[in-house]
Amino acid sequence: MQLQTPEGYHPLDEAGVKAFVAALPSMSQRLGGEPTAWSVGEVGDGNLNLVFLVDGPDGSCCVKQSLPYVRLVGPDWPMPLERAFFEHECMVDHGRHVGRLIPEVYHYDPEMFAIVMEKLSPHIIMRQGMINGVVYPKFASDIAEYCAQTLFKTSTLYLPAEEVKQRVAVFAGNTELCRITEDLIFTDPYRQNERNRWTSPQLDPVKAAFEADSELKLAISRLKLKFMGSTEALLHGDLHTGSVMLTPDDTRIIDPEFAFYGPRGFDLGAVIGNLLINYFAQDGHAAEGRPSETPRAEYQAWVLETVEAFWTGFRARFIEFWEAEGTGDGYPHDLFADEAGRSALAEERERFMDVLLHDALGFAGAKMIRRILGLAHNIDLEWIEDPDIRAKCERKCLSLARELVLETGSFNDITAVTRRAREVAAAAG
Ligand code: SR1
Ligand code: MG
Repeated sequence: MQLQTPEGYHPLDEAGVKAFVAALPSMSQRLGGEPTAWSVGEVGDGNLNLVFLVDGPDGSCCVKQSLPYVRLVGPDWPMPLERAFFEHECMVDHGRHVGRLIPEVYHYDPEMFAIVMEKLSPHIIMRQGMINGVVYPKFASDIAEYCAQTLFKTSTLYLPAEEVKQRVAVFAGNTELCRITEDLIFTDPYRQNERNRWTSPQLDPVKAAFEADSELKLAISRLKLKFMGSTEALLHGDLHTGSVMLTPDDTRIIDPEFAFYGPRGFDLGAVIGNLLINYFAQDGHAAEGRPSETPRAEYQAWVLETVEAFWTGFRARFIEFWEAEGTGDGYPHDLFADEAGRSALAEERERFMDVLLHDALGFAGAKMIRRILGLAHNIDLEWIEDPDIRAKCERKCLSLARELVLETGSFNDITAVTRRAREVAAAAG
């Protein structure tokens, strides 16, 4: 299929990347030497874009460019190039608050729809590390900090309403990427669609049961409505463990091309859901004898501790920001200035966080289901080669996910979730 692209745009190849970077004086200087001495490799392993790493004698950079279609599927699924614009905008907005928790942005090219940014090294994609049983002691507090900063400081709890509305309007243009989420997470897994895939025939009965489950479809539709209708904060929009590059000492959040103003619980749920997917996948890796730095049971315990530490850390930090910097139009400061007001607001904050946890858990369940019954799967489960073993892990993951979506209100705190995860993992099946 021939796709129309704007004048000035062409997809880069390795030679093209050299010419593109060489034309940027600040980048040439950063890399050093002559372009002939630079090495370039395409390393994109995501579903959408081209990603090049460029190394010179003095330095390096990463070039991420939009393709006019979904890379995972090919030119039959066209996709606006503007996702690079939204990713760059989000990195700038979030970057004001999170500093080195994201890569440094060096340059944005609006004609080539390309972002030039810091090459992260020796960082790896978190999912790969987790499959190999690598512990990341800083991850929970870093991702809690990232979420608290971004989900508080882009919202009307911190900013004037006018400023937030102006940013909502900008990100409202990221419609096609939101459409991917609306279809792939909240709709397709619950109906027949040629894009879906699952471990078949092992999971055929589960897939059929999900399609027939009206209660579940109502619950997922409520979540979808929240996703489409809330403008609480500027979300990353795709905050899974493939959007984290890290070492045990340094965490970076990458790839916010799905950024939009939406419900905070969606980002929080992505973190929790993807950690839980890995938790259930560990039994499969152990069964296949994949080497691990720590025994798998110990690793699973760390994964669940991380779920708990993430939520607890996020909750504490978000409340801290709200108490110290609640300067926005939400809950106007002077309405609660006296003793009675302060104490009422303190109680309100606790209730607010309880509701947010429930939102996050619903979205976590939705994220877990889509990675097993929808189009785009996670290597956590996909790399379990034996389909019987994989299906066993997936069934357990789906079982908890369904509870999170359908019985969200029964999980009163994060330890109720991790306790239930342990029970589900220990059950026969
Ligand atoms: C067609 S894109 C499929 C998925 O990849 C991205 O990482 C998002 O999660 C999206 O839903
Ligand atoms: Mg991505």
